[in-house]
Amino acid sequence: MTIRIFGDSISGNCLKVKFVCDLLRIAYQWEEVDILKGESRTAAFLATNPAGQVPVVLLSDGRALAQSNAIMLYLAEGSSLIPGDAFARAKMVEWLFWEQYSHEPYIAVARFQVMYQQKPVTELEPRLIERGNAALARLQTALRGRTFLVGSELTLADISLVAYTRMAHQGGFDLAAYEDVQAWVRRVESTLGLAAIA
Ligand SMILES: N[C@@H](CCC(=O)N[C@@H](CS)C(=O)NCC(=O)O)C(=O)O
Repeated sequence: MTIRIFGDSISGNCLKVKFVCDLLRIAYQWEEVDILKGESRTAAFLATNPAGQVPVVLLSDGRALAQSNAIMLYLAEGSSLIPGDAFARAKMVEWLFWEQYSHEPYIAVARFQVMYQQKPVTELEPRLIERGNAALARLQTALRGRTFLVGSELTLADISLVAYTRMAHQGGFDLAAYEDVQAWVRRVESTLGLAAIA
């Protein structure tokens, strides 16, 4: 039996997991959970993930694992997406924590409010825009002269961070102001076989 990924296709956090499976050719069954309809809060769903969030994966032995970056770490174990060198691996994990605390809460939330709650960009909380741009600026500095975030190959750090960075314009952020980030997004998308989001 293959793993089941419970995810909403509109969510970058869920797509991260899909990208890893597709790249590593891990067989999975995608179970669409419409968060806008409250499907992540039903009793049945809460039995799988009491946190009421997607993504969550159900392994063939019945164990469930939530949190996008934890799921990616589990699925990519032993692959080139996780550096063998201890320091490089820790650097990758450093980016994963940063993504969840300093990038996703601003970029993804701004996008959600604009795309799915129809909030005009001009009415977004200024803090979302300021912190989102600060995150993009940090990425820009980190990526100057580099191909990927850690070492010279694609790692989970790139997959985690590209998930919402490639959607940032949908939340009112202008990636043209961050040239190296824009080029990196295209590079990671191409490595993952993804088309750019209009
Ligand atoms: N830190 C979690 C965040 C998960 C999360 O916020 N999921 C959202 C979709 S992106 C969700 O399930 N929202 C529905 C809800 O909270 O009811 C992760 O990386 O997986």
